[in-house]
Amino acid sequence: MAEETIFSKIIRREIPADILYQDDLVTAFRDINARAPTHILIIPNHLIPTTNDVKASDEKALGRMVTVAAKLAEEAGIAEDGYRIIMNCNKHGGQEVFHIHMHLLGGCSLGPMLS
Ligand code: DGP
Repeated sequence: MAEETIFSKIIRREIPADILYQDDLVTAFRDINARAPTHILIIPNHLIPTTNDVKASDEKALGRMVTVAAKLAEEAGIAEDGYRIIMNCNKHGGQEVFHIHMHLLGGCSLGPMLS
């Protein structure tokens, strides 16, 4: 059984976070350590530690994460200029919180992906 992270507490609203969206499948909130003018995390409400652990039964939640990212990008006014979506996995991917999350970054030019 995977261990809960701080993100489960955010989902349950047990600790404060700037939650922008929540439904039965996903929650979206501002990253505490913003690395772009818009930096939002979109996460499934159920715990999946890494993208290695994603199952076919998770596809609905993962699809919802993308549609919510697009909706929040539109609301943030960054859809037309564009943005970046990132999911980090394990050590080499730089993952720090082991509850999968999509970073939605935008509001400035982010440059080439691996610069
Ligand atoms: P990653 O390196 O992909 O695991 O990114 C984890 C992100 O989670 C990192 O950008 C900072 C953010 N984060 C960690 N703890 C908290 C928290 O308690 N609240 C919020 N809003 N963001 C957090």
